[in-house]
Amino acid sequence: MRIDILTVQPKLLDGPFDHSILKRAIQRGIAQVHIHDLRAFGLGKHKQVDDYAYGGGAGMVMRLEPMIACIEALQSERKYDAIIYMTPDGERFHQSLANQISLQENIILLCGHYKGIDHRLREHIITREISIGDYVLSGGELAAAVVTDAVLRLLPGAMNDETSALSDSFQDNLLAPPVYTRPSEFRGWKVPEILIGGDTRAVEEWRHSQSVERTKKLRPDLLEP
Ligand code: 6GU
Repeated sequence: MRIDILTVQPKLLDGPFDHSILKRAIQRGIAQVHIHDLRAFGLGKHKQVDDYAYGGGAGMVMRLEPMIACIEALQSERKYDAIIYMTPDGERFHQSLANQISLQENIILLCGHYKGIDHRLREHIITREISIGDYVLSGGELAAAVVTDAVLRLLPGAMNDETSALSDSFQDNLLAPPVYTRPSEFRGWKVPEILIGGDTRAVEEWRHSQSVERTKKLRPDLLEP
């Protein structure tokens, strides 16, 4: 899978894909992440990417031409399954959307900045709009990093233990059970006995019941139909 991220703040995306699971997925050739600086497609000698809003009001609006030039340059190389605009008024991101996107081949994530992007891009070019939650970030970059991480870790081979994505919280609408490692006792705090006994079946049952209990207590909304 290939993800192209379009931004006016490419430095914000310097770190996130260089570590751990994502780094490995990229090294293994399972995933590609390409960051594009929209400024490179800016207008005039100042490489302008934004302008005043028609009708007035505070805040700049991202102009159509640089965004379209970048998108069309990419589309001339390959076909894209989705052109996604990262925006607080988009569809709320969740695990099932991550699963769905992880089945696609090539996607574009466009990061908004300033007061947003010229609405005509949303009407004519953007195919989907995603928000990562009900709060406002300074730009879509961190949200794009969140979506990229959630999607790429699901790709077959991204994780060492192929089954581990299936046991994540939310994959079955249940929170993950508690986990423990050595030592079995620390300051008198003991690891639950059942995890130490070696009865795999009993461990599975315990984990499932812990998942259900924790979900009832912490996120009862997940259990509603
Ligand atoms: Cl996708 N962008 C911005 N700027 N703020 C957000 C967001 C996206 N999702 C939640 N807040």
